[in-house]
Amino acid sequence: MILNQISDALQEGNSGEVSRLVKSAIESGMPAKDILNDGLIDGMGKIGVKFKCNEVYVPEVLMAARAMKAGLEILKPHLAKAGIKPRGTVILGTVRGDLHDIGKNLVGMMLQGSGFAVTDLGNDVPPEKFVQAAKDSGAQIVGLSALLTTTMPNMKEVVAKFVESGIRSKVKILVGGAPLTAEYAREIGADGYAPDAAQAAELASTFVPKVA
Ligand code: B1M
Repeated sequence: MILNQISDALQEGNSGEVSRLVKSAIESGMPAKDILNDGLIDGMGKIGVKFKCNEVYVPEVLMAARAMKAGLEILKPHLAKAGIKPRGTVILGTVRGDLHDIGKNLVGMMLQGSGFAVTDLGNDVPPEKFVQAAKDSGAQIVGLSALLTTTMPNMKEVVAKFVESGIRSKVKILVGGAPLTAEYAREIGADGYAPDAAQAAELASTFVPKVA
């Protein structure tokens, strides 16, 4: 069936084939929501599981993400026409003082693959910028990345800024990065910790219900 073919082509990172199959599914009258959920998101979810089990590595995930993007480009106008909104919005960034962004970018791709709209603030992001972006967008989730033991404490500052601004209860704060632990996440008052990109997307999905 074409949705399985889309999922398989995405897992193979075959952007051309994903584009062709998505076009063909649309032409056959298949609902855009089904193509999104049971084709593209299904494929990205499966890549996430393989990544978690070390069956595939960063390059394969990047290729899959590129294929996802190619499929979404074609699907987007049809999703908009059908009134389908993203599952939720995530504000994502690497905290102040930290320039590492490869892992954070992967997290962003997996989140998009799970149906989230992602506003990526980049790296070296000051705490107030996270708060402002969350206020402006009404985001449900804020994702923080840190790769240095010296920048980990800056995550705590972000949490404090959200408390200070009065919107802490409106967002779930998700943290990750190689030196972090679940215990540290709890200590700084974050809502969740994920050790890798796939688990970040899984956790975010538990925070916000499925694509309507
Ligand atoms: Co830097 N660096 N680096 N570095 N660098 C590390 C992190 C380091 C471990 C290397 C080492 O010493 N062995 C070390 C940190 C030591 C420590 O504090 N524990 C280190 C250091 C010391 C430094 C500098 C201080 C070096 C110097 O200048 N003396 C300097 C700091 C600059 C700064 O940030 N202010 C520096 C600079 C750099 C480069 C700029 C050269 C470059 C970054 C380029 C870039 O990102 N655009 C770089 C790189 C590439 C690395 C290593 C080699 C690779 C990091 C990486 O991209 N991994 C790294 C050593 C290593 O990890 N082997 C190292 C691949 C990526 C897919 O994994 O980022 O862990 P990762 O992301 C994972 C998970 O952590 C998780 O999911 C991702 C995917 O599964 N995750 C999240 C990440 N964010 C998440 C957020 C979530 C959830 C999960 O929720 C929101």
